[in-house]
Amino acid sequence: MTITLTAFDRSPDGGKGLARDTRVRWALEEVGLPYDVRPVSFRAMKEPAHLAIHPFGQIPTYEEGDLVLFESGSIVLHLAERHAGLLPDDAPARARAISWMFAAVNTMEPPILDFANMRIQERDKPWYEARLPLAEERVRGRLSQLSTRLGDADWLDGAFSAGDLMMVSVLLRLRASGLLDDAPNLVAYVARGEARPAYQRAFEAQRAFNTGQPAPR
Ligand code: GTB
Repeated sequence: MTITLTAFDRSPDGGKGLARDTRVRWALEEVGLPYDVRPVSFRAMKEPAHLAIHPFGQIPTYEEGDLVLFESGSIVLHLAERHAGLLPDDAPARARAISWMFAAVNTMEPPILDFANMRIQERDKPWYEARLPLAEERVRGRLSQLSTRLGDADWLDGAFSAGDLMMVSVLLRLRASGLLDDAPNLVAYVARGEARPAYQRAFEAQRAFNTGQPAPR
């Protein structure tokens, strides 16, 4: 059955892979499923046809026959539960991997987004200089906790899982800020994620999509 994702027709990041279709592309590559991508403009995202499949008028969405999903985490979980490669078979290990998926989107991503969005959208606000250090401190606190838990392991809980896929995707948003650099084990963790062939294929596909330039040979 054909799988169709929606993505920005041109991502504002110009192909850096930071929009949330990249994590879904990565999951699809990990489990070896082909997919199509339907580009959506900012305007079309807020029109009835798209709102019918995404109540908040965002990307990504996922269509597979009659099934329509939104929320990148739920899409990755859907794929991980149905295809080998992203969740362990052992039930407790599987539950722990799913906990890490939630930790990525529910504990790590909110302060990271707050910090990243502030730097883009609030520089001219009177509160910017006072609030930025607070937002930064919240991110640093979470990074420190995550770094302590990861220690010198390759992945968060045994073998690579959808928990790592989501966590690396969330951490990538911080690269430009330099905040990751305080935790060399997290820098190495993100690099391990990016080095996976499935990530490379996903990244390259979104880059070509967003720049209109085919992959270099
Ligand atoms: N919780 C949802 C999910 O995980 O799927 C969040 C979806 C979401 O935020 N989608 C964004 C969107 O559609 C695109 S990814 N925004 C349009 C809107 O809300 O009107 C967020 C994003 C956008 C741009 C960059 N960038 O340029 O660096 C990075 C991330």
